[in-house]
Amino acid sequence: MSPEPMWRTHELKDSYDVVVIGGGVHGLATAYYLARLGITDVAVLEAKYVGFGGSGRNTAIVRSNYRTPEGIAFYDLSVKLYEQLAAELEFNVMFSQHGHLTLAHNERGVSGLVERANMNQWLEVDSRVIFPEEIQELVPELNLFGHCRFPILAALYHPPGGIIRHDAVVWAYARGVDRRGGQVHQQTEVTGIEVRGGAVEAVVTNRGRVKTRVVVNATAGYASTISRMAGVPLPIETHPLQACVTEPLKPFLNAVIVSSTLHVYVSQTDRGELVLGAEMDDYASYSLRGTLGFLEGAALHLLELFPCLANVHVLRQWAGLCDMTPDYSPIMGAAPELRGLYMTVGWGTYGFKAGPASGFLMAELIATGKTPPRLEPFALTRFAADRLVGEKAAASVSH
Ligand code: PYC
Repeated sequence: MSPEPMWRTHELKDSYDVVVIGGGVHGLATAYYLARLGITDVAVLEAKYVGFGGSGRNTAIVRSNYRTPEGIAFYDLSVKLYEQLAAELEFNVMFSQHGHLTLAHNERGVSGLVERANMNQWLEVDSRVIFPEEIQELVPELNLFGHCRFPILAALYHPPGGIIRHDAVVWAYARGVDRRGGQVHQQTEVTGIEVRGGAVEAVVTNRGRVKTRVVVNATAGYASTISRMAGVPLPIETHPLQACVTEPLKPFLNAVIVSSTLHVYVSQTDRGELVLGAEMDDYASYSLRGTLGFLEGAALHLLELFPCLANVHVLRQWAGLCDMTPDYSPIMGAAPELRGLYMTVGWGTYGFKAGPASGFLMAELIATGKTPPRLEPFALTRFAADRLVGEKAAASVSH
């Protein structure tokens, strides 16, 4: 007997109240929370398969230890929604909140962590600066006191941070959309957006034309391409971000470790594999190929932190696409001067951890027509108004 499908397949109708472009965590969460608010005539259109893009290619880190008040408040909501997600969607999303450590190796780095800790604490996010003795208690395998080129001076310790099973999150949201009456359409590529009289009228797909008054651009990698179809240019440059995974090891690493100087981060999954990544590729590209240069750099930097891992084998590597905005913060909200176009884009290297909060708030915006206060700072108009939300310092991996 074949198992029940997680979500059903449907003929594409010729009209929907809302069309969401992008079947990753942002698009699916938006459709799910719309349905929870009673808006169920919604189609999520995914060019490939659910989770093909950034949602299936990230390193599954969840945290809210950002730098700006706007960023901290927003990602804090996402952590809280992630904490309830397994119960909400009746699906084990394997959220391990085992803590997140950002290491500093020089005095400038330490003062950056102090600034973040102060802002986090002011907004009641659990994070504080700790020093080598305490770091060693948390992660005994870290090279804290032996010979190293970049000694570890301090860390920003963020206990609620951790990792989650990213596939489970998108599957659970897709099933949630289906159960509440929305439709998930895979292999459905948007090739055009029709606009008339200053409003969205329809989307054109490889499966036909779909009339709608509301389009949500929830894509990554192709956000600016989709937005240009509606005549709305975005200040985004797309860069690949690579990652790799090792063979499984006995559990030893009970925290996410990030080094902003070495540009490397690592966590251990429930299966024992180490997942690691480095900084973004420094040229703009849509390439999804892994490179030897990335592997060499990531391994070198990982061994600075954990010399004990010298003989561990890498099993596979991959790349995802990051849509970088000028201030490293996303663009969320309604498009200015075009009725019916909404966007949750420009997520850079922060997208996966933000999915529940962006979906929740975007759904509220679409359902009520009012921008929730937590979304306001992320409007597209902030660039022209010079009200940037500078989150580069919280990136650690994307300089
Ligand atoms: O923001 O935690 C993060 C992150 C890790 C890798 C990419 N982004």
